[in-house]
Order: sequence, then C-alpha cells, then structure tokens
Amino acid sequence: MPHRLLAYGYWLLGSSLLPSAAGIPFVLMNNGRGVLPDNHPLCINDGGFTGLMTGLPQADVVIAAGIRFNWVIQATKMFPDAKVVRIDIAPEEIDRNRTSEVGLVGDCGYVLDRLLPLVEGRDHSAWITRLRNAYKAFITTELEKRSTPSDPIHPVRLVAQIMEAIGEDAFYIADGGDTSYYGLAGFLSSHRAGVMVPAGGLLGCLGTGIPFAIAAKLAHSDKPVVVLNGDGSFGFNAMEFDTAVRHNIPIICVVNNDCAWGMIKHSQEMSIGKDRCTCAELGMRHYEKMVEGLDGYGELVTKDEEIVPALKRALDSGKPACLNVITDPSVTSPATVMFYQDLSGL
Ligand SMILES: Cc1ncc(C[n+]2csc(CCOP(=O)(O)OP(=O)(O)O)c2C)c(N)n1
Repeated sequence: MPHRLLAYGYWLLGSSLLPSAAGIPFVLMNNGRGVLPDNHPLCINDGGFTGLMTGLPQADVVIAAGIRFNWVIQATKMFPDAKVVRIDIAPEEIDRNRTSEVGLVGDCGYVLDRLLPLVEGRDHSAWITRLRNAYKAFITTELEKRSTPSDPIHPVRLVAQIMEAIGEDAFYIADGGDTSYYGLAGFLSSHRAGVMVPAGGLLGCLGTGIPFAIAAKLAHSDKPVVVLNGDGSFGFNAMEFDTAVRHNIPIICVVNNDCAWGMIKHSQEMSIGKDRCTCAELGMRHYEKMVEGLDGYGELVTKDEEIVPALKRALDSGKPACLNVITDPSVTSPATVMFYQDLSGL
C-alpha cells in the first residue's frame, strides 16, 4: 500500500492536496504553488529551485501529484533510483518520461483523500532537517547576497529587498529566464497561488508576467501584487500597462534589467564563447519612462539603497508602477548552468 512506500525521504510534487498528516516534506510547483502556504512547516519552497535540485536526488520515494515530468524537473536524471508514485487524472501521464512504480489515475485531491486514512503519521523531522541543510549549504552564497548590499545590484539581493519592502502578505510573479530562477528562489507568500512563475511551467512561455499580475490584482485588490520581469520578457506584453492604467489596476512591475536576454546570452557564453554572442544584447532602455508616458508611475533604480524606498513610493503612488532596476549583467543563474549542461549532454 502507498503508506509503505512513504517510508522515508519522499516528496510531494504538484498541484494537489498534501497529506500533511503523514509529515511528508513537500514542494509545490507551477499551478500547484500555494495550494498550501509557503510558510507551512513542511514546505521547502524557501529553497526554491535549489531545494528541488538538492532534495530530489536524496529522496527514495517521490510522490508526484498532477505534475508532468518535463525538462525542468529532469525526472530521469534527478532521482534515477527513487521509487515513484504518480497521481494524475490523465492515464497517459503515469509513465510519461519515466516509468512509475505505482500509478494512480484520478483527480489528485480525490486520490489523496482516499489515501490519507491509510497513511501513518510519523516523525520525519530528521529527514526534513537533512533536506533543509542540503539546500542551505548549496545556496550559502545566495543567502549572503540576500543580506549584503551590492553594486551593481545583484538579482538575488533585488528579490530579497522586494521581500523586505513588501513581505509575505502579497502576490508575486516572476517572468524571465534567469529572472524566473531568482524569483522562484526568493519570493515567499503566505497566500494560495501567491508565487507564480509562468516560465516554470510546461513551455516556459515568457511575457505572461504582466497579464498574470493584472489578473492577480483583480482577484486580490487589497494586496500588493509584484511582477519581477526580465527586461526581455517585459517587452512582450509591456503595452498591457495601458490596460492596467485605463482600468486602474495598480500592479508593481520590477524590471530586473541586465540589458540582455540574460539566459540566452549566458548560454551562448558557455557554448560558443563570450566574444561570439549573437542577438542577445538588448541595451539600456528606459522602461520606466514608457510606463510614465502611459500615465503610470515609473522610476529608474541604479543603487541598492534605492530599492526599498522606491518600492514604497511605487506602492504609495496607487498607480500601475514600473521600477526599472539596473542589475549586474554578468550574473548567471544556476538554472541556466543546469539547462545548458543538460541540453549539451554534459
Ligand atoms: C515566448 C518565449 N520566447 C522565447 C523564449 C526563450 N527564452 C528563454 S529564456 C530567454 C531570455 C529571457 O530574457 P529576460 O526576459 O531578459 O530574462 P533574463 O534571462 O535576462 O533574466 C528566452 C528568449 C521563451 N522561453 N519564451
């Protein structure tokens, strides 16, 4: 029965209910993020993508509910020896990209409800501590960067400053390449669907951040909604600021402006060399002026100490706002390194 498979070191991935009665540590991704709050004691979302990369290989049983084993999760590589229990409403998902030891076809919530009475609650605190220590060790430098002022501004620090100014009682969206990694690693929300990373889903579709933010603000008009946008991704749907202004939807967009299609540029640097990068530079653009021109609120931010006050001013303006924050163009996220290594077979 499933409760024997839940013997040690497992995860729940996906978009369904968590058998927290069993004490299982979990990470929620994509549409499932926020089904339980990030500050749940068993949630390891504070490790972001790093938590996933360090934690999954240690698990000996992985329960994946309502989530596809796609290239982001790299299920065939990340946990080759773990037993896998998959729950999905679509039968063809059960063995997609990775054979499952146990396949349960059905609505995730319904299946987990049926399993819950069979599960023994156990003390898994040692396993959870091991998991947390693993990703904390891995992101030591990121943790240091969060608390250290930077010049030029480091994206990790930018996200930490956003959290400092706005807090967990808010909705966050990250849209970009490297930008999505940093948002996923640093944003925490106490709300259901409080952190959304459109590009972390199945197709990695850039440009959805501003529309997602508009929708989140319409749904939660009393809470701050912040979208962290790569400068490239900002360009896809930036004119939706006009919609936000016309309909008085005061989202805050923080552009993590590295003046490039960062993830692409850094992949090119690793594969063909820094001197041969092509079509990846975007140059310095005053996106904040574009938003001002549409009658929103705009500010250019170049200094670390300006981030928090600028966010407060953006909030106080009551208008759809764009903070164009110039960040370190040389920083490459661990996600880009991992994707590059994976795609190039390293
Ligand atoms: C619609 C769409 N077009 C292209 C891509 C390919 N792509 C993945 S990451 C990336 C670069 C994103 O640059 P930016 O938004 O500036 O974020 P950064 O990587 O610099 O943080 C691109 C073009 C994509 N994922 N989605």
